[in-house]
Amino acid sequence: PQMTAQIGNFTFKHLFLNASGVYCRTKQNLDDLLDNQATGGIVTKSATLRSRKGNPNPRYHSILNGAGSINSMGLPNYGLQYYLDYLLSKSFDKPTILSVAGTSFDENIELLKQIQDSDYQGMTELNLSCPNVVGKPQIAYDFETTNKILTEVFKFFKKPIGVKLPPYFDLNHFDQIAKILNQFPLDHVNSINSVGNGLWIDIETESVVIKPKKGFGGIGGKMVLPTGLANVRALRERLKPSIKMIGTGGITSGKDVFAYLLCGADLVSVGTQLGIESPKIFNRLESELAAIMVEKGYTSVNEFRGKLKSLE
Ligand code: RRO
Repeated sequence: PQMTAQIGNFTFKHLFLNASGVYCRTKQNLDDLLDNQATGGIVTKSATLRSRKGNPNPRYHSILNGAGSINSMGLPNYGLQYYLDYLLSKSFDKPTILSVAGTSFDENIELLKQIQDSDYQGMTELNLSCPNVVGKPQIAYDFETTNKILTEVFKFFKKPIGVKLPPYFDLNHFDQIAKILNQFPLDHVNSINSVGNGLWIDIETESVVIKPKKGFGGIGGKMVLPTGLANVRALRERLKPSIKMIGTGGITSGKDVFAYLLCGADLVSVGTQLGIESPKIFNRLESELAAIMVEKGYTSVNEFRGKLKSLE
């Protein structure tokens, strides 16, 4: 069956991306993702202007035998130039998404100015939802600041760009963020980032499991699937059609991918489970999705994308 997607001028021959942060901090990671047949495209680790070591270890922990993860990485990355160098070093046969996450208003603007002034012609994603930089709130929970940043960005940024959002939990918040995003020529919205500031506890040691922020960190993995589905569904119902959606959060099977597509996702990205299985996971997810489609008699994802049914 046909399992492809289109975002602006970019054609994705496969539906699967890595979630930013997972398997994408080094050039070698990114090459390994690209070497895999069912990879639809690659997303780089969110970059800051300068390289960062991130938070102290331990800063990542698997929860309940892989059913979830908690992280407080703290934006470890090699700096914008490293990722730009990589993306400009060769030609890619799959679309690329350059993720950036400034730790201040001005840094976000400067990151995007440098991308605008570079020769990079791929997609960009502004991460408005990092939960783990000490003392910095998740920007997209502050609607006024989000509106201000995007207003400033689109004064000069003319390349394809989308945003990565945190999960929302109130229908009024979906209305508010969608109203803001719809004012701008964004090419995509990627939902969700990790569920911020969760806590996991080791009963034997009576202690938290990660060091930064007294153990508080972003939750990912299977346990956030319902939240991810809800965010994609709620935003798809509210965003203008020209804004495509990348569904992220809790995918471990072809069924989960099918569910995101029903909610209206154009593409999906995989974080926690990619960390567990390596890029080969995309081949498994693609064959599981294909089997579901064949079983149901679908020949293209376009036949059911966004067509989630309500009861009555
Ligand atoms: O690096 C991180 O701690 C991190 C980031 Br920037 C993010 O956007 N989401 C996340 O779960 N961790």
